[in-house]
Amino acid sequence: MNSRVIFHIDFDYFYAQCEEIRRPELKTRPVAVCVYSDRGGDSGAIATANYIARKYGVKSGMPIKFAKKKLEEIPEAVFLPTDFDYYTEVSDNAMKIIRDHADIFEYVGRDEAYLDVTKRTDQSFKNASHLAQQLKNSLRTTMKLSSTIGVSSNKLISKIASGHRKPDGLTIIEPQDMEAFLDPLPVRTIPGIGKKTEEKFTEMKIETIAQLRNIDVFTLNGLFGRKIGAYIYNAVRGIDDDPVSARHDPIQYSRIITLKQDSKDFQFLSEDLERLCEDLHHTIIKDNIQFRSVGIQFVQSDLSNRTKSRTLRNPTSSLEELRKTTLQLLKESLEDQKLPIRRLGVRVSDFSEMAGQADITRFF
Ligand code: DGT
Ligand code: CA
Ligand code: CA
Repeated sequence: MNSRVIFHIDFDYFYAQCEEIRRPELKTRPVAVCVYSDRGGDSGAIATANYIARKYGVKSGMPIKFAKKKLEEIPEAVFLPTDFDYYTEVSDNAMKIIRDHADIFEYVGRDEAYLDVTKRTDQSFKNASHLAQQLKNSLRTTMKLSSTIGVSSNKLISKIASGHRKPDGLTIIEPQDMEAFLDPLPVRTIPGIGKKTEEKFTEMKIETIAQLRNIDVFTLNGLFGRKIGAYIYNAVRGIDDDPVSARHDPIQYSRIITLKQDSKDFQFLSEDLERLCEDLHHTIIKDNIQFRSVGIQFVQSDLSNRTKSRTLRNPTSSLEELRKTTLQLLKESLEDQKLPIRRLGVRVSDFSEMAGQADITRFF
């Protein structure tokens, strides 16, 4: 049998959940994370909201003012500004755990990844179910992070499956059940079918995927062109050959932590810095990369950022070099550092010396 086993994992209400993780008392209240525009006041949009806020009709992309209206009678509702550095930190840590559960790991975005687990599950969906459960548990116990996983024999169906039941969901679609699973779903469930395409189908009295399957490939090609026509024709039959291709978050090559206390003391900071270096170096070795540029990053007590970096003479993967350079950068930065530091980060970049690697996000 030549069937694959693929996971799509997506973190639940991600930014809002991150806020709940650091302030558990928010868990029982509606929480909306807001991207404020620079016009001031309440202008801007909702990035995401927890499921309590969603019950009141708050949605991603909605103007903040609308969301406030929806929650105006709920005094305990919380509106928070985004904190991307922190969400990235949570994401980095979660992705590390996820990678350890995959044969091939493909990073999609801060809250989402594909895993090819064909080998380690021995192509068994029963083993896959255990593995998925294990991964969910591991994220929950080590990070208090809740996630949803879709499991099937390809990326397309796994992606649809992870969207099927959330939060904290696990939907497993075995190959023989694929068409029955797709049948009742609205056509826009297929990634790539947006509002416009959906309207076109509505005019043709096609609403479900089962109905769409009755349209022959020539008609689809005529409507959308050969490429999209073929994609839709295959998608409604649960066919997708796209491989999970090893891809890391470029940010995996940086580490940032929140310090136990704000500080600008070299001794105090250097201990954390050395640990960050060792942690980052671990990934550098595992992924077999070399770096040429080394940087440190401060998030200062007023939440503003400061960075300092240096280019090395030669590409290297040496921990000693990383440690020495970051400590030097720390020392130099502290000479004129006014505000205490709240978060400290390390990053390496410039992988240009790696043979034939044009795109730093594709390594293997
Ligand atoms: P869910 O449905 O439980 O997966 O909820 P989220 O919030 O994780 O939704 P998802 O996976 O579509 O998006 C991941 C993150 O991307 C989300 O936490 C915030 C951000 N995001 C999503 N939609 C929007 C949007 O319309 N505007 C902005 N600014 N950010 C968004
Ligand atoms: Ca999500
Ligand atoms: Ca997502």
